[in-house]
Amino acid sequence: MELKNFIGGKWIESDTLRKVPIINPANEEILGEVPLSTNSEVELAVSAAKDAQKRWALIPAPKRADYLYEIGYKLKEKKEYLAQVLTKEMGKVIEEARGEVQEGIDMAFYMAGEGRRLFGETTPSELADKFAMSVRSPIGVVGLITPWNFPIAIATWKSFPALVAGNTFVWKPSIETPMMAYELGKIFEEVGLPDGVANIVFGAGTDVGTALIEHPDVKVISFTGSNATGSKVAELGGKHLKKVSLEMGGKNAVIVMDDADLKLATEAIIWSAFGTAGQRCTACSRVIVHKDVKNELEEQLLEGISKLTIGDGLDPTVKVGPVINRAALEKISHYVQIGKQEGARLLVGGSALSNPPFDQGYYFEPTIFTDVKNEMTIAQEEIFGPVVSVIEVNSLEEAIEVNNSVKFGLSSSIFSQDVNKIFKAQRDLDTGIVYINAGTTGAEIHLPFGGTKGTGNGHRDSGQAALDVYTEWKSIYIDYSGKLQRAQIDTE
Ligand code: UN1
Repeated sequence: MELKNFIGGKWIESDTLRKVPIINPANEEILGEVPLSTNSEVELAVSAAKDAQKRWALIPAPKRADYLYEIGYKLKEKKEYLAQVLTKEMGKVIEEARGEVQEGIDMAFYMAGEGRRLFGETTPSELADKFAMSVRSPIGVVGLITPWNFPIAIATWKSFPALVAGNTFVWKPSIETPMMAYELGKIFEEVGLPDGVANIVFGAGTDVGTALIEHPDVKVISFTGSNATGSKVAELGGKHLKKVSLEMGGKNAVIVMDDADLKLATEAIIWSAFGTAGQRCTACSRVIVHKDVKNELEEQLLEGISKLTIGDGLDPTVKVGPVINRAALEKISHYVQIGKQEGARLLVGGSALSNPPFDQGYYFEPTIFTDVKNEMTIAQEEIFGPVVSVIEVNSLEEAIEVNNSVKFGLSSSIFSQDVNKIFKAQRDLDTGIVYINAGTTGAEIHLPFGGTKGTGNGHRDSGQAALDVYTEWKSIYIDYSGKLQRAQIDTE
């Protein structure tokens, strides 16, 4: 399978000579090839999007939303097929792949409903016989840059609110998961989305991404990815005065207090830390545990981890699939080495798997470090793999302080039965998402998704909040007095 760009409603072969293989991380099978497109292809896509946007914005929002309903039905119809492709291309286990497609379906129907809301505001004017209101206006062409770990869900979090609000887009999906973008593109085509409304250009960040950010006709950039790339996107976007929405990493913690339901906490930690092989922005990579229950929690975690089957995610009994590529495997191994060198104690795991049946594919054992000190590298940096650090604390206050001491602020969680502790924690945990008696993953699409500090720049994906990224407020004053009235000037 050789992928083509989707520009102006047509699949167009890239002119580039540079192509990269698409590799199944479970067995290193080559699934196809993806082009690293050229700047002129970005130019073509932006111009198609710009041209289409004028007409798209004039279609009433409830009618634009009808396309999203159709997309939702198609996603539903193809759910199993898409989940299979997703598992093959990205590696997450099939159950989670189905869950991710479901996120896309939910987002389609949720944002389609927005077509009949898109609420504005009416506000009393300070002058007599004058009416004031504010409406959400589309911004124009938006550029979407999405990651490989949720290739369908995150694309829908960004593209659906953009569309319903009257924008068109050029999307650069991750080079690791282009087949999911192709599948979504096919659905756009099948539902008859007008030409140029949705455009896909395959490529790597440094060429296609830069061209997109620098293009004067791209007014908004919405990016999800690493902190390092995000800050480059922000810098370049800032230089060109773009509205930039960033959603970057996490160093999410589960706090386990001395009165916690340890069985439940254990299940939640295992799911949040090792689901998707730890490759979620929301993954749990720290356990902050009260000293009185540390030993017992660790015993239960060890027991839980022993039940996890590792392997190809297409096998329904497998709970932990491969990581995305060899570079990820090396990065995770590197962090484990640093953890050991800095004096953390390896409780379980710690190695990449290379003996048959794992000699093909990129597998890393679920790993837990204990006796981790907060200042250690593994307690501070995002590893993006199945590695968790257990940090001991003496009180709720200390737990919150440790939680908040990292540069990220996406998700956090606390296990306690004490309502006072819970209410204090939800107020003081400095993250965009807080879970009570649940793990750090599993955000629902109708709530704002994003985080504080190094996780983002104040914007949110999902929920109503996403509309703020893709609309501009327009304030409209209607003076029906028939005479010149001057605001702020005393005419008495
Ligand atoms: C991500 O990892 O970037 O909350 C997205 C969750 C999922 C989405 C994660 N619904 O874990």
